[in-house]
Amino acid sequence: MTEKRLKIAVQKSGRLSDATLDILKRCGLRINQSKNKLITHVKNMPIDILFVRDDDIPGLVMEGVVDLGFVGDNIMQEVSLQRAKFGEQAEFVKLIALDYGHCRLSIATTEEQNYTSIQDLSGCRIATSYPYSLGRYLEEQGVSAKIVHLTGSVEVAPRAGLADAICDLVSTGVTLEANGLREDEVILRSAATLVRRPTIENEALKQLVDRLIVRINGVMQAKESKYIMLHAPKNQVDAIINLLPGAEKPTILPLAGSDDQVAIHAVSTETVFWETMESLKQLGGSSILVLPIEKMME
Ligand code: PRT
Ligand code: ZN
Repeated sequence: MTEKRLKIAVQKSGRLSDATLDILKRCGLRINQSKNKLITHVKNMPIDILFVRDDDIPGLVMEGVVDLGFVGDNIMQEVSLQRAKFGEQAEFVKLIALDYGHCRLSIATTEEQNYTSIQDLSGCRIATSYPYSLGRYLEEQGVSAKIVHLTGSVEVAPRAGLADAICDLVSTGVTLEANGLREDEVILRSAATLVRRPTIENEALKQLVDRLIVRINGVMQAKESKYIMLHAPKNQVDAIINLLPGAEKPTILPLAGSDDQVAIHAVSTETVFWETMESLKQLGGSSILVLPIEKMME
């Protein structure tokens, strides 16, 4: 019997593609990416990567066509609501909240409008690519408005006279500003997420998913963490350790040829700022090194 392979759906080309492939590669998957191929077989693990449009990922996961998917919470929510409305299977398991793809789904009106609350939008037309998420929000707020479904260029709808307001993704806010719009309500905060089909029966695939989860968490933790090394006077060790952000159980080593100095090695789980390094120096620290960490496993 041929070995079962884990199928992972990844956005083919878009805002999540590079970061997703980067994480997978850091997890040790050898991926030979060929842009035009729908599917790539990972060389060193029983994994196949499917490159698809992000909008297709929730359905593929919910139907069990793929085992895992990397996709934005925004798309998961929208497709879930849509499928639930049509009585289709909308189950999935969120495994990891990832550290990229951050954005918010927001309602915006033109700068000329005098917006005070969502109730102001009663009877208005709101253009969006997220009709189900917006529809649910309006319903929760008891607002009856007309939803104009557009699949692109939502931000120009008010100027084009197609709508009074929009509901779209925002990250920096530059697009809204460039179109004379003001962000009034955030209806969803979103980031990229790793999702799994409702059930995986195959024991080997289940274990592979567990291993991947440990590795992905390790990659994310490593990105935030730093390895700090410095020389310090013995009598300042406690004060110095107190200064190291998020450092647990540092290693203290004797320094060759020195009775009053030691070397301190520690993993810091937070950013190490220049200010921290300056304070370390003031306490007598020297030869201070802050190094990136490639991988971590607890
Ligand atoms: O082709 P495919 O369907 O796969 O891609 P797509 O064009 O539908 O999606 P893509 O690649 O644009 O976005 C993929 C995912 O990235 C989204 O589903 C979100 O989860 C996430 N993401 C994060 C964003 C943004 N930030 C974002 N700013 N997706 C879109 N935008 C757009 C937004 O729609 C608006 O047009 O960027 C503009 C606003 O950006 P700012 O920085 O000007 O506020
Ligand atoms: Zn899309």
